[in-house]
Amino acid sequence: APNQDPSFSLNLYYYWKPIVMKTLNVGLIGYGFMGRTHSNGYSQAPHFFTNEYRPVLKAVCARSEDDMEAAQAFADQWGYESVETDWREMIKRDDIDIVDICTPNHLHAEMAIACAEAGKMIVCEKPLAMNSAQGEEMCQAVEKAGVKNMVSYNYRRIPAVTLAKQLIDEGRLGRIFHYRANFLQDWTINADVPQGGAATWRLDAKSAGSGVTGDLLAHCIDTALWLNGEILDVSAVTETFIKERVHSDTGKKQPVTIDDACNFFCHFKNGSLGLFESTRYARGHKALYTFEINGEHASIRWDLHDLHRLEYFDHRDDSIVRGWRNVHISDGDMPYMDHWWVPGLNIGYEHSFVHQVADFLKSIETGEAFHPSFRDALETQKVCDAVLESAAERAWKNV
Ligand code: NAI
Ligand code: 4PW
Repeated sequence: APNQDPSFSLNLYYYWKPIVMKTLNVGLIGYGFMGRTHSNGYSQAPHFFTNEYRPVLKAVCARSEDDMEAAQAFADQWGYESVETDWREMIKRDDIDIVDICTPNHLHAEMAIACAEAGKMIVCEKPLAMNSAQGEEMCQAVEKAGVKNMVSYNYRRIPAVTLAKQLIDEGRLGRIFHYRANFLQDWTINADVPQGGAATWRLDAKSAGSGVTGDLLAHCIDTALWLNGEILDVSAVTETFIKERVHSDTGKKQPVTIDDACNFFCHFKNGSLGLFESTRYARGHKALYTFEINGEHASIRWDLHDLHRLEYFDHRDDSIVRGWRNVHISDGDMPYMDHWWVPGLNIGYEHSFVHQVADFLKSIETGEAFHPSFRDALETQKVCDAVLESAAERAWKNV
């Protein structure tokens, strides 16, 4: 019988807690770049965030039987308990609670709709879908099924970006006049880079839907909608610099139909003007995602390459030391940072996925909606569609 020693009962609690703690079994489809960042998120979140639920790496799904060995190696490396060879079978399992879709864009809709119909909670990578029509079907499926859902626009959960949201919501910038963002990469300048296939599906419209618009500007648009509100209309230009590439499936040159680069203007509902640019032909930039917001009282700017800093300019500072302030996010009481190390020590890109898991688990615990949901992400999809239509028709397009 338990003795009267309070430390005994406390130890008992801490001994049994991990065992009796509620668990949520995760089934992962797609074990590439995002399969790794998401698996890391599930593995790390319980160590740094207190949640009622603990994610269990239950199953990872191979593309097919012939992909089994590679999927098993991934499962062994990350500690997934089982490997499936058909995602349709995996989502039928009673011991799978959350399905995490980390596959190329063209598979998101079919997989998410099937998961919703199977009553599973769904984590889906961005972009939500190939287009907003598909996205609407996905929203209706999860809303009909009443299942928790989210889209992995992880940059919202980089602490500096979360701080930007806090500052804007506190009114520190005042009325917003300008929002400008870019996402620059350089990896497709070489004409020998093929389209299609496991490594370069992003260059094949059949797998990706679009080029930089749905892949990179989607991030910029999601962040902008979250920080600066609704976009009313857009005027865009796109370009495909290399018109033909060998397709991995055929070994033959085929026309390239995705946008290599895209620039667009927009009007936000709050009266501000937007300027967005993305390309994969910017020599010197591997993943330069930046935004700058100019308000009546202050401006802020952020750069993924220096992700732990938020730059702030306060127009109301009339002292001789006025100027751009470099807010180091690991100082003071910054979003998420109290879960990590000590002031002055940084975290990185991968932590945005840990924060995403922790917040998703919290939303399951509290019943509150998680943002961005499928419905939130559909707004980004609508802007992407309008951008591509505007470029094709060389005309302003309402979202
Ligand atoms: P990847 O090419 O690294 O991995 C794709 C995975 O999907 C591979 O494991 C492949 O075997 C698997 N797959 C392909 N077809 C499949 C099928 N029919 N059934 C089951 N598995 C299949 O791709 P990556 O870079 O991880 O991108 C995946 C998704 O994540 C995309 O939607 C992309 O837009 C998004 N993404 C998001 C990022 C972010 O920062 N939030 C960063 C990179 C990608
Ligand atoms: O989602 C994007 C990916 O498709 C990412 O945020 C960056 O660009 C890094 O990988 C690609």
